[in-house]
Amino acid sequence: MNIAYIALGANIEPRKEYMNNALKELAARDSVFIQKESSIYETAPVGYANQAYFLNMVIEVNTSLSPIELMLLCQKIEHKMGRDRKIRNGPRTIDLDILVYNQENSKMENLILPHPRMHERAFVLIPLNEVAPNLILPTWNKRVAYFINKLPESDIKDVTKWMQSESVEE
Ligand code: PH2
Ligand code: MG
Ligand code: MG
Repeated sequence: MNIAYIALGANIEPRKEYMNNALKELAARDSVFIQKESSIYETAPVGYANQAYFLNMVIEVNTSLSPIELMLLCQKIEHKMGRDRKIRNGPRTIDLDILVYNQENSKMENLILPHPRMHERAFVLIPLNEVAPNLILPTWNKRVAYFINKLPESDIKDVTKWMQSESVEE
């Protein structure tokens, strides 16, 4: 079995429902077993600022799928959930990104592993550290905490645990 880490992100309502549905879609496959789920975090948008706050989380899965097969499955789920790619880094119902797959380093045309921007994103590193504090990130050969410690304080403040009871979800 292979171990992969997948980041989930959603910033179009109902955000929580899109996250839940994506988890259900993954869990429904015989080829994917969700082993761990981080808390859900609410995070300020990074990159393209003029959009709603995201919900983000990270899961650990065991999978018999190859990296490309896992990516195609993620894309299929995104598509099923109405993902629209008009604006790069823009609003999305669900985004499923493979962060790490075993200790693979690969630079295929449409899949780079580990995810090339994961080490500078608080909305990825903080939930990842919750499920895999001892994971050594391939390519950089450093633990997740090493990158968290390098983040500016303002990035860390933009990632807060999401309390469902405080939010009104449609
Ligand atoms: N995803 C992006 C770009 N910016 N910002 C936050 N807070 N969360 C995301 O998941 C996110 C983002 C591109 O995929
Ligand atoms: Mg993404
Ligand atoms: Mg993506």
